[in-house]
Amino acid sequence: MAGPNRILLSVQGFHPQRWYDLLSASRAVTLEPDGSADPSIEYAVVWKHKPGILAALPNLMAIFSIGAGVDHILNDPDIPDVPIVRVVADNLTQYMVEYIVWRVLDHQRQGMLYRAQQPRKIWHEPPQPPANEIAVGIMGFGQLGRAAAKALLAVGFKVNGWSRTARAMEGVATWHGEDGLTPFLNATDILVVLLPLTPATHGILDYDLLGKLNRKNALGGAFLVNAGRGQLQKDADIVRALKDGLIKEASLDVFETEPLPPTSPLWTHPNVFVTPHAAASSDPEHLVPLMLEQMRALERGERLANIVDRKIGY
Ligand code: NDP
Ligand code: OXD
Repeated sequence: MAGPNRILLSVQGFHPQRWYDLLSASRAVTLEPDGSADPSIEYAVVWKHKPGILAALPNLMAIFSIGAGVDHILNDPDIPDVPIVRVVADNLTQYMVEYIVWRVLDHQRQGMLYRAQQPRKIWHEPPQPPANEIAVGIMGFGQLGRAAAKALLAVGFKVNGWSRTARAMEGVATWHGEDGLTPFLNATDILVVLLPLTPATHGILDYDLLGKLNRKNALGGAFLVNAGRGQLQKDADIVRALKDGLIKEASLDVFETEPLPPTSPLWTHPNVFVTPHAAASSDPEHLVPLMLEQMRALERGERLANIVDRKIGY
C-alpha cells in the first residue's frame, strides 16, 4: 500500500515476509536497506537493525521492537531521540510462562535423570520432593517474571522474586536491589532468569552468584533456567559451576554467542538442556495489530504504551 507514514522494516536473523505482508496491509512499508534515508519514513519496526540506519531517518517518530527485549536497539550508539516501544503482549507472555513452567517442572521431576535411565533400561524411582518443598527464585520480576510466578504458584511451588525496585505479589517473597540479591539467592533452589540485558545486568550470572544458591534442599542441588539474555551469563562459569556442583542442572535458552557455537561444551553437557533462543516466538499475527494500534494512538495525540526508559536500559 502506498501513502504517508511509511514504515521501515529492518530485521536480521529471520525472514520478514509475514511482518511485511501484515504491516503493508495498512501502511506503506520499506524493507531496509532501500529506504534507509527516506524522509517519508515515520516508524521503524526492528530486530537487530544495522547500527546507524535509524539516525539517518529525519522524520522518524517511534521505533518498535519486534521483541520484549530492547538491547538489540540500545546497542546502536546512534539511536535517534524518539520513543522506543517494546513488546508486552499476552501471546508472548504465554509462550514464556509455558517455557518456564516446563523447565522448572522438568528439573523438579528429574526429567534429565529419566532421560539418562531410559536408553539403559533402568527402572529406578528416585525420591520425589513435591513442588511445595522447592523454592523457585525469579530474577527479573517484571511482566514476564510476574506472569511466571503466578503460574508456578498455581502448580504449588514456593516463589521468590528479585527486581531493581521494590515489587510485591501475594504469596511471593520479594527482594530488590544489590542488598536483596544474596538473601534472594540463598532462599532459592531453582533460579529462573528473566532479566533484561543492561549495563547493570551484563555478566551478572557468574560463578560467584551461582555459588549463592541453596544447594541443601530436597532436590539435592540448585538449578539454573536462563530465558532472559545470553550476555547476562558467563557460559564458562556455568560449565565450571556444574563441574563443581554449585548447580546440578541448567536449562539455557540464551547464550553469550548466538547461535551457540558448535565448539561450546554446553551442547553436549549431560546436565544442560539447550533451546535455540526459542522460549518465545514473536508472532506477527498477534504483534502487528498491537503496533498498528500504537501508531494510530500516537497520530491521535495519545501516549504510547510500553515505552523503554533509555536511562536504565529496559
Ligand atoms: P520487564 O521490563 O517487564 O521486567 C524486567 C524486570 O527486571 C523488572 O522486574 C526489573 O526491575 C528487573 N530488573 C531490570 N534491571 C535490573 C537490575 N539491575 N537489578 C534487578 N532487577 C532488574 O521485562 P519483561 O519481563 O517483559 O522481559 C524481560 C526480559 O526477558 C526481556 O528484556 C528479554 O531480554 C527477555 N525475553 C526473552 C525471550 C526469549 O525468547 N528468550 C522472549 C521475551 C523476553 P523493576 O521491576 O524494578 O523495573
Ligand atoms: C524477545 C526475545 O526479547 O524473543 O522478545 O528474545
